[in-house]
Amino acid sequence: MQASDTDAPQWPMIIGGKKVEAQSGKRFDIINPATGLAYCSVPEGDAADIDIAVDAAKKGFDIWSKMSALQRASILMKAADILQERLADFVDAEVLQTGRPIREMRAQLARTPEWYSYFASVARTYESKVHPFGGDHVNYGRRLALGVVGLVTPWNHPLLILTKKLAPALAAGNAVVVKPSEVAPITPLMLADVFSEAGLPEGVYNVVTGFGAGAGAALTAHRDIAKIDLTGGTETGRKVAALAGERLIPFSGELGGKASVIVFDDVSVDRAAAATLFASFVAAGQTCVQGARLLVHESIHDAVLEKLIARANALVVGAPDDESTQMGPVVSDRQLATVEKYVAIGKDEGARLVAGGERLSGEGRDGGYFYAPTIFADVSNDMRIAQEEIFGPVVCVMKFSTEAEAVALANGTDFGLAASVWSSNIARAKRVAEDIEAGIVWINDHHRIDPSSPWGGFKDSGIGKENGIVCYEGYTRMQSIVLNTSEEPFDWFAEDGKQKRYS
Ligand code: TXE
Repeated sequence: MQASDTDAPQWPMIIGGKKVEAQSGKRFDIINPATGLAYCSVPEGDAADIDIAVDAAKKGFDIWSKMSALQRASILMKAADILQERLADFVDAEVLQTGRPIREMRAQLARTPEWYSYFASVARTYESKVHPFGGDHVNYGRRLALGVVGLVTPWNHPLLILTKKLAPALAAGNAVVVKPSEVAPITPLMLADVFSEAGLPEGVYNVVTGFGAGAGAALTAHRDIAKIDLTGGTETGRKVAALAGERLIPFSGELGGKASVIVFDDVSVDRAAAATLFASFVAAGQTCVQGARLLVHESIHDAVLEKLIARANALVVGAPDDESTQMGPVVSDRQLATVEKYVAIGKDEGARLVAGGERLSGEGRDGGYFYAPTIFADVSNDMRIAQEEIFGPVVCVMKFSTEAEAVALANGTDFGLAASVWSSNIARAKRVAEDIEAGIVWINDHHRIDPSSPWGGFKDSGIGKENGIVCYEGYTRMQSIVLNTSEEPFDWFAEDGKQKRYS
């Protein structure tokens, strides 16, 4: 079925506060992952639309960046309230476009308004520094908005990931052009009404729907973009960062991951299994911080594995809008093919498939991209399934005997986004956490987030941070003002015998 040929909803995109079609008139379908059927369509924007959107954003920036922090903060606070009132609509749209269970999306989206209120508060309370320049000089730093920033976002948490970039960008006074994922662009489009009702000036929030190679590449190469912030795969990150490098503009990238869940022998089997289940299978494993690798102490390995298998096999995998569903489909046929490919690779590499490893159909799952929660045991760290990002409901189990071995295994990947350490020995847990080369390490927890808590990877997992003051600052440039308060005449070339300094 072609949604664009039916009376299914045809979403416009948002440029300069207006709901518009692509210049080319082209549209493409959005697929419901639970059925494999198209249910709506969006415009297929390309370079021509990006040019118009950037021009609109420049006009929006002129107004928005001149408003006081108080004015900007009060509009963001209003947006937070309006979003809060409409959460149920956003939850339904996320469930439809991502296939993630309604209980998951309710829990996740309930927190999104906090980002707008948090960054509104940051804008209101941010204090510039006076630097210890010395003498008669007063030196202070001004944080200025960058201009028009390009936000390129993925499909796994469409609203949350956009919000993590958008709230600080707007709070700091920037205008944005968003290129949401071609797989799940609906909630970024819905957000436009929230901002318009909150009083955001036209042109500050623009959304151009389209593909990575079209609208995405045009946005990231545009000469008037002042920063690019991307969440996506590592290869996309490299391409986009290279473009930013050519133009000497800041780039922030939250890219792939292969997080380890490290379980020591003082953790109960039940707790270890519950921790891994959540870390590995929430969002059907499609999160950048997925616990894709379970590293478990050899003394409890067999018991934890047995429990994990039983619990994984008992997960209710089904229609995402059903309240009882615990895991939905993966997002697309492409993602499903990737999972199937890696499961075949794991078997070929000699890992032991102990749960799942197959597509699921029947009971309302026909046509959807459902895959069983999958566990590989006897995995060694050099296997591709242990090293490469699968981004699906697959976990690789490995055992360790010493603390040093656990750290070496956890650090033995090219990625460095996240990890979790589980132990009731807090001194050990802290020691291990601090030895892990990852941007985020949880102790006795996994996948916790807060708008104030810096989030971003080391190594091939990216560069830059989301959340917190550090992220707000990343959406600004600093101007250093050096004020000489002295009336004393200064004449460097006067041959008057006085001791002089110029630095
Ligand atoms: O990501 P892409 P895809 C990883 C995960 C997944 C893989 C591929 O391993 O299996 O990436 O997923 C836009 N210039 N993650 O294909 O292509 C694209 O249109 C400018 C991890 O969905 O990286 C989309 O809006 N933009 C991840 C965004 O980039 C380009 C989340 C991400 O898409 C572009 C998603 C280009 N040349 C996938 N090419 C995480 N960190 O959570 C693509 N895009």
